[in-house]
Amino acid sequence: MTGRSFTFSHAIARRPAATVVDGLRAVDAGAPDHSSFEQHHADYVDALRSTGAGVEVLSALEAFPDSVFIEDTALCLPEGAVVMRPGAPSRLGEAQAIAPHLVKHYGDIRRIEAPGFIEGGDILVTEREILVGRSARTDRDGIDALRTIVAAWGYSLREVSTPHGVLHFKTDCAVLDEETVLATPRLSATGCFEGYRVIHTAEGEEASANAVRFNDLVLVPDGFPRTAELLVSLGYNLRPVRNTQAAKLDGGMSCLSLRFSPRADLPSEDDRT
Ligand code: CIR
Repeated sequence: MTGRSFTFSHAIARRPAATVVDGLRAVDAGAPDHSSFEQHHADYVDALRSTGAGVEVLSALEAFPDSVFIEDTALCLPEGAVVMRPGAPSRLGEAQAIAPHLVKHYGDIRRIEAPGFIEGGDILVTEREILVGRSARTDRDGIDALRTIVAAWGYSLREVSTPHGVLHFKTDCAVLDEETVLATPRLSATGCFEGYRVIHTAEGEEASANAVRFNDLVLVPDGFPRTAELLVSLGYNLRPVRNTQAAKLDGGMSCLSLRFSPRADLPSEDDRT
């Protein structure tokens, strides 16, 4: 099927906890405002739902300030789901908390085991392969463990680098269609997108790279007009979403959801019981 890297029947999001004010951040630009974050999050969920997908919103997890960034906890492919092992110690428990929510969708749920670390934000699934950026959160053992799991489902995985000082690989890129990625110039300069059509973010608008193609929409963080104009001129159906609160914690569009289409011919764990 073409478009499988951006065609989704389901998504899972998690409401921001009140403790989100204590979330991890590379540079302290002040704590996010919880109530604004909740409004932005609701807009985000509405945008996903507007494409016809079923979107489940999980309750907030107060013990985990960064748990709204649910993408980092799992990789969901049509064949099965993989529970990650986050490299940030304060986020390790978030991975355990996602597993029970995957059983109604999947019969095959795997886990990244110690000693490897890997976070979903470092994983870009394109039409032809899975790219994983090594970063401060994702190491070689984690990548090798994921490679073994996804190889059994027929995917090839390529290890690439997340630029120094960039949180996750997808902080700086997103899939736009079967052959096109949106990327910052600093990431594409590493050569990781050879063979792809690359659209660059406008200068000074690097944070717009953390977009997400979800069915017919491209969700982009609001406030990056030149990149937005370029994408519209290329024919993409843009949906700007307010993101100022998540941005204080280095979060963008992709990190706020798990997006997936489980294969209808494979029974979920719930179907079996
Ligand atoms: C963190 O540092 O883990 C969070 N404050 C932000 C995580 C963003 N996740 C993502 O882009 N996938």
